[in-house]
Amino acid sequence: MSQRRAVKSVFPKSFTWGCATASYQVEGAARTDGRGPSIWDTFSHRPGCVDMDHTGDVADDQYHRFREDVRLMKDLGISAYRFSISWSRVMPRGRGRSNPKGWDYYRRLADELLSQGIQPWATLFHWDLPQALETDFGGWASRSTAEAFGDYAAEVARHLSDRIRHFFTINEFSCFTDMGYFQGIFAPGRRVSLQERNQIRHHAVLAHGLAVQALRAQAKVKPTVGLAENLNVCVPAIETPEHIGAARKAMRLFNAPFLTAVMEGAYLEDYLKAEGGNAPVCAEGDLKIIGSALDFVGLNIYTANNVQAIDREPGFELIPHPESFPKMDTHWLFFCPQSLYWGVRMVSDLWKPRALYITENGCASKDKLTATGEVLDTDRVMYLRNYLTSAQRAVLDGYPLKGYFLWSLLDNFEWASGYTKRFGITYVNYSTLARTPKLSYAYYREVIRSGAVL
Ligand code: GBH
Repeated sequence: MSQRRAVKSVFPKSFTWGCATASYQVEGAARTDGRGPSIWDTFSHRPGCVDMDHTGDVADDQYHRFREDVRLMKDLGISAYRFSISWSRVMPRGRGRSNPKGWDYYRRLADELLSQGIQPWATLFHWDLPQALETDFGGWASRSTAEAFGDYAAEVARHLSDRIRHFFTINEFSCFTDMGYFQGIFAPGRRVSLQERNQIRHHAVLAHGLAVQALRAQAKVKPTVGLAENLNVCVPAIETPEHIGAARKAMRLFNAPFLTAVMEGAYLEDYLKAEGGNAPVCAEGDLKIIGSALDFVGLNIYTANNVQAIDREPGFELIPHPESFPKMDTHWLFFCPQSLYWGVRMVSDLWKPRALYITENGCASKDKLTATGEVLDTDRVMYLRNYLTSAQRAVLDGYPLKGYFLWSLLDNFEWASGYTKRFGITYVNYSTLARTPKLSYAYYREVIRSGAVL
């Protein structure tokens, strides 16, 4: 029987299917056309900070090959591309002088996307802070950096809002604050005190709020503004009302410094109490800015924690992953497909946002080219099939999940892991920069085409 059965679509026609990338991970052209250095240039060039001492100097060279990449997107059938703007490409020192050639690049990219019917969705900050702000102010340790970010957002609106309508302020608060300044495993590789860590977190959410306001104030056409946050997702160990309630309570608390503050315009008492004398110092009006209303909330979800109810305070308990818990090809990526459903459901139940998007989801696999030049990443297909089924469950339940962006369109510079971890649905040969769509690319194309998980 070779007859093809029509699959019933579940995702509505209006559902946004996309792919995501970030400037330092794909662009390359690190010293081209007046781009200034970012803290990731400095960090990756410091020996021992990145696996194999890889850097983003060339990366996927998307700066020069964006037309080829837009063609890949077109063939895939996506209707949106999430990329990030390199702050130091458009403002080489982070403030003051603008770089016309930098703005031109993002105009050309947006125009190419639009000409192929693909909407550009731009992230203003995906970790590549202009080095000058780190050198002059101590980066995110200073409130001046939050203010500079607000001014940069206004510039983005002035230069690009005629063609770009969808903006994310900031990508993943904890990665550039805690991991960059406290654990020191990401740029700028510092290890500050607890009080400074909390103040840095505060500057980050403040910067987000300032950017929301600046984008709205300066845009030529009313923009759609949100953020992309890798919230700590808690899933109930067993789906009963008591465990679900425990997971919801845990999620609100675990995200207190970031998403909870943004959605509630306040820091939870429990967070402030736990931090005691190290709690962040807020200026008057800060929390109102932090809580600026958003058009949508973007969730970057890869994995989750299991939580169970307990009958003593605080009423919930996080269950560590047993050693045998299945993982994809990187130490933190526990296979937890129900994270998409519970991430969407918990955020909806807690804060009732107008719209939700999965702004990143994907996995690393040990991809190899076969003798005939294919990449048959059946493990990634398995991962995507299960996670998309979970997203579909959220849609069927009526939660306002409006779109899904797969991380990533192509293999790229995976931060401290360099090029050793591959997250793409397109394989990149780093000697020739040739792109080869993987089996997972063909799989995602069929999902988009049919509007259902296959
Ligand atoms: C996203 O972060 C990023 O937005 C994207 O740039 C990145 O390429 C993609 O995921 C894949 O990693 O080393 O044990 O301290 C995902 C969230 C949070 C996952 C920090 C890795 C480090 C865990 N990341 N986490 S650990």
